[in-house]
Amino acid sequence: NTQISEVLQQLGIKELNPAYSTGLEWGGLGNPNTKEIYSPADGKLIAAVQMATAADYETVVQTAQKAFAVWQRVPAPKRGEIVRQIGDRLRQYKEPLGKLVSYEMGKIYQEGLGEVQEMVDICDFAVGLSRQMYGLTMHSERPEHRMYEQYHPLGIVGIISAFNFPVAVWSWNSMLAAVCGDVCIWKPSEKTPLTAVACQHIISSVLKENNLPEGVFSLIIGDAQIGELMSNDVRVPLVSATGSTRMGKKVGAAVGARLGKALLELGGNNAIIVTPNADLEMAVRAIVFGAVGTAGQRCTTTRRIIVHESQYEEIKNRLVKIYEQLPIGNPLKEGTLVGPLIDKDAVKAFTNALEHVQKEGGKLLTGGSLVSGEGFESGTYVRPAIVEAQNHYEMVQEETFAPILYLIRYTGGVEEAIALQNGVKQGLSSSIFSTNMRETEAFLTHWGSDCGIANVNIGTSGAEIGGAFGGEKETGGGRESGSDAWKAYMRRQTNTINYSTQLPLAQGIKFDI
Ligand code: UN1
Repeated sequence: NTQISEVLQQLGIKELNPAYSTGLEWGGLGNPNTKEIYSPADGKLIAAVQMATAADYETVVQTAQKAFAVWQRVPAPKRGEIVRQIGDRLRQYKEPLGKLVSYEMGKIYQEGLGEVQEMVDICDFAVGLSRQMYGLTMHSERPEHRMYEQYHPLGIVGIISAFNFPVAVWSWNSMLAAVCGDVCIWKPSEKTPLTAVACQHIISSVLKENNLPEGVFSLIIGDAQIGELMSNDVRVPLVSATGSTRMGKKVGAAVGARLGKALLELGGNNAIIVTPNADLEMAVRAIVFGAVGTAGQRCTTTRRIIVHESQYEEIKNRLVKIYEQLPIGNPLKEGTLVGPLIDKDAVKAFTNALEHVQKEGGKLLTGGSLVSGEGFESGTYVRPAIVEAQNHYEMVQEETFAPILYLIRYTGGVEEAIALQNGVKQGLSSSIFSTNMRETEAFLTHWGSDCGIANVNIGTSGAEIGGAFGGEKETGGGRESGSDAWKAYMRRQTNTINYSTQLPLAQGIKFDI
């Protein structure tokens, strides 16, 4: 495949199909099961990857366990130094890796670059963090006693990532886990294993240069069976999973049954509220980026807009006009704004959802069809759709991972809009467009948006890495990336130290022997 060979050359990759890697070593090359990966951009075969077996998983876990014994003893700032070098290496490979992300996943090149930048950013963040994993100190009620808390590494962190951010979400998890002293095992989406293999190649040179043992950063390519092994494995104290709510419920239940920790970052049903006081120009730009960016396949994608009736017709007309001129095409071509969906199943989900919502009374205003003809042979390109709908429709309540934007009207005050925005099962991201402080502040109160992310005058997607990322309700409750999300990757220990000559008991208890 000529599209890909140049990129692979730039990345220095010869072997694209191993089933697993424990850092430098690659394995599972002769496994019986392989999976062919086709680019959604042009439908061409990129490579066939080997699928890992249960025995491969066992090798990876055992290697990771041994590595943890070494890695946890490396001082945190020195672990940060390794992450710094990884960040530098990713910077160096930003273009070819961004291209590979774009070609394998289908997001436009600009967004592919953005994804790699997100990795570089989290590396920088983790480097600083490696000197800042603070605990608190407390005053003891007992004389000449001291209390404090400290954070210790957990062990092996299992990372299950989704196809839509095939590499950035891994880096959010693995780079934080690494400075925390954990070792990680990454199971990327089986739809996008090649970008994962590429990342492993990029970082393996850093691991080698620093003489790190095998098993600090491992990769395992496999299907749901590998995810299941990981979820049920007591040797993996934390499983961080990003993907659908359906998948998250399974992982959460399995990890919960053994009282392990699960960090879940699942589906969203994100809305933008447009009030009578919105700057429409800004609102429209944010809505279009949020709704059609990554072809509607971000967990933060704008799926609903809740518009005051006074703005409704204007917004509707402007959006329809823009949608009808959207440049849809090969994601690597300059000027394209809408690339393909990941595969034909996603196209089916898109058309089924549109059919269903129209049966419920929804009115399709634009888009919704498959794009065919030259350049669209993969059968994965669709025209983004806008549907007038009501919030309670079954389809509106669901997250369909495709570019469908539901237009919902409200007539009362901002509280009505907030109730609609909160009136879904998911709770990831939300926004309000308004220049009226009473409206925007209401949106941000405890009785306002119930989401993990609530924005004012910016869209629902495209969060910076510095904030904690995640959401409530069926979104799973986990927080990844910035702020103090690192705490999920560590265990907290409270320490009380007595430097007196007495042994007083807390709560004034007398116990003389
Ligand atoms: C995801 O879709 O799983 O906020 C992550 C955003 C990106 C991350 C999305 N920074 O849209």
